[in-house]
Amino acid sequence: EESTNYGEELDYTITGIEPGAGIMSAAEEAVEAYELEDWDISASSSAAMTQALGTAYENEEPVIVTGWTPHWKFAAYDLKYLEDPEGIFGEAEDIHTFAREGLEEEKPEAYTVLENFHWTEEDMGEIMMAINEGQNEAEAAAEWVENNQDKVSEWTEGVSSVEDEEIELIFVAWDSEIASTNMIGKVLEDIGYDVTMTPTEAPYMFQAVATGEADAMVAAWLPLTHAHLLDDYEDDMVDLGVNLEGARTGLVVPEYMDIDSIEDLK
Ligand code: PBE
Repeated sequence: EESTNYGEELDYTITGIEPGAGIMSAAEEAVEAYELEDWDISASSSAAMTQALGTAYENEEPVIVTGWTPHWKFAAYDLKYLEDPEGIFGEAEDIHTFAREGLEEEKPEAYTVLENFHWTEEDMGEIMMAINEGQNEAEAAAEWVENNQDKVSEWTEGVSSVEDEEIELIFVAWDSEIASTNMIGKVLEDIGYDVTMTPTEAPYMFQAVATGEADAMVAAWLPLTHAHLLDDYEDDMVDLGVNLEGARTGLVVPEYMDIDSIEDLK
């Protein structure tokens, strides 16, 4: 079965996100592995990527983006992952929480909450959708916390409130991590912390936790997406385990495109 190649129509460009993202390295690897020498991955930002996707979708034009799940774009549009027979983008990923060395001793309440934190793609999706529909990030997170006290209370069970304590969470402004960081930030605020949430790029997020500049992050995609960063920093930080299972990355296109596999781009 023949499929359309789309190269000329797309000017041989795959719409990427921030240069430091793991999915950008994976996309570069895919270009090599599938011998797509004509193709380039354009670096931009997650916001620019979703903008380009939305505009193309409204006009029913072709577009190829570096995409991931959980993400609101799959609820907003009919999309599909291109098959990846070489497995360059890996299988299912888990999102892990990491803390700096010493956090357990110095801020045991926060450490316990972060260690207990575990939710689902559907949970995260509720906050992402609300933000995509225009709600302020902090408000969307606060509303989810308010409506999901059963889950939140499992993370905070037995944890006492604190006073005059600060905590700094570091993250990257990917839609998924905007949702998770704001949500857990609100939970920590509710037990008394003065919470700072600092956006940065992926390599600095790992570095900040490893050097102790930041206290924690809930945004490490493993085993594949952030493997290179884990290699550099894992000896200097504490893995608090998985906070979300079944994440995924790949090349994503609208359903209406006549293409099914990355191989078809050759
Ligand atoms: N992402 C979202 C990140 C991890 C979370 C897939 C854009 C990345 O590629 O590094």
